[in-house]
Amino acid sequence: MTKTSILAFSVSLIALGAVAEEEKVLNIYNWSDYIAEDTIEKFTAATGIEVTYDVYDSNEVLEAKLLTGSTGYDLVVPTGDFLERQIAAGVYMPLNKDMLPNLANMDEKLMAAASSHDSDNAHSVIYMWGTTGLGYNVAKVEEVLGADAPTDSWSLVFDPANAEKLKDCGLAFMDAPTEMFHAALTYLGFDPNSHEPAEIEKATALMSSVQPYIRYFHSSQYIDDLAAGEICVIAGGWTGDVYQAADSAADGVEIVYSIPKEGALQWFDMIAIPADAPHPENAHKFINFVMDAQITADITNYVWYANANEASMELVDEEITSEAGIFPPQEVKDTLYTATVKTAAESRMINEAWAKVKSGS
Ligand code: SPD
Repeated sequence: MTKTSILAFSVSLIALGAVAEEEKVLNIYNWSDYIAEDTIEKFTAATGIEVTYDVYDSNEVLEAKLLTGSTGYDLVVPTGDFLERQIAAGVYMPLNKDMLPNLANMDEKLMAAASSHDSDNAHSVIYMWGTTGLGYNVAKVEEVLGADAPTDSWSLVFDPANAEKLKDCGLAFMDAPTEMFHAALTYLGFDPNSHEPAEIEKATALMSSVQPYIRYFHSSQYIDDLAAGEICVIAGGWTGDVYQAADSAADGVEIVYSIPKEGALQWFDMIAIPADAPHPENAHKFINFVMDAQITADITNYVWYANANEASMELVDEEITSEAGIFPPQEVKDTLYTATVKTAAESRMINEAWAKVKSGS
């Protein structure tokens, strides 16, 4: 069967409620550090479904697997702009909303915003959302750059004079090409979603100019390293991951998340079911389960990411709801941008430029 006919077949069976009971198994592929300690255990206790849970830390890695197909995964969590082009490639099955009564808990405005990636939210539900900014160790950055270090600006990491000084305490960059280009383009005053070759070239040159001062490129190792004082700055850090580092840092070590004043990316991570998922019914059960107000609040309280579940908000700890880095005030929201979908050729150009930045060539 082709991918499209498998999709049509599974969807019509689910819609008719005609699926013979699935084996009690569910295969989830989610971002690392993105679920509460007891979410899976509670789901299994409630449903009898055993879960295999794998993790990744890159949209690019997830996409490569999805486009190859037959991943065996029942649920994945791509970010909105990646989801959008994966939908166009036929990667996901439409959701059967009759199986998702907890959709009523979701924040209508946020779901409407996410529908720019997935019309009518037909294939996906917001899992968590956040921004891409800077994470830093307050004392160490002050030690090398002084009390007026530009911690509210991308110049902290893109101005070579600053990057050079941060080299010894440890400057790390995310290994997330699309987002790092958004940040560099923003710093240069270009449209963050530009794919003009001349502008991409300038952003490449900018990041290459600080490459000698970067300790590593990695998108999840920084949580432990910031907490342990092994690095002092992460460029392109994700909201909750920096807060997790702050939460687990030793006494007296202050880690702060900052949304640069020039602007930063706001993103939605979307939970969706691959068209060839072996257990689509169980996948629907899990999506409905995580949309329970208490379950979603437990996840936010553990991972420090904002969710889009309105009913859960009264159950989210005040130390989280009161954090401007997680729930930015309107004047900061006004500086955020979202990612537009890239064509395959545009992505290739960015990935090639990123390879140059990383290799220092
Ligand atoms: N540790 C969880 C990280 C989730 C990050 N989502 C990616 C957003 C990309 N824009």
